[in-house]
Amino acid sequence: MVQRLTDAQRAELGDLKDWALLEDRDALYRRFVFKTFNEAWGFMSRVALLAETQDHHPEWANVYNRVDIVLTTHDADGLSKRDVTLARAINALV
Ligand code: H2B
Repeated sequence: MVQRLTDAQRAELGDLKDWALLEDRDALYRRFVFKTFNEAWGFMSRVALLAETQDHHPEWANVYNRVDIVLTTHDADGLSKRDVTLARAINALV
């Protein structure tokens, strides 16, 4: 079983200020806006490869140039280190 983040670990997420904590579930959320659908899809392709490498997958939606990503750990029923690792890796792409 994957462990949920402790309060101390949550206090160390200052570098993820571009991500919001959802109010209705234990999850991180960030919207990415690109110039075109092509750019958005290219970004999604890179995130998909990251997700496979990490065996950790986003919940996401794409509308034209916009990609909404929610990160949470289903195996933990909330946020875990895996979400933090993936969020940091996604940030490094943009
Ligand atoms: N992604 C996310 N977001 N949460 C999980 O709990 C999860 C996952 N579990 N990707 C992984 C796959 C698990 O199902 C496999 C078997 O490792």
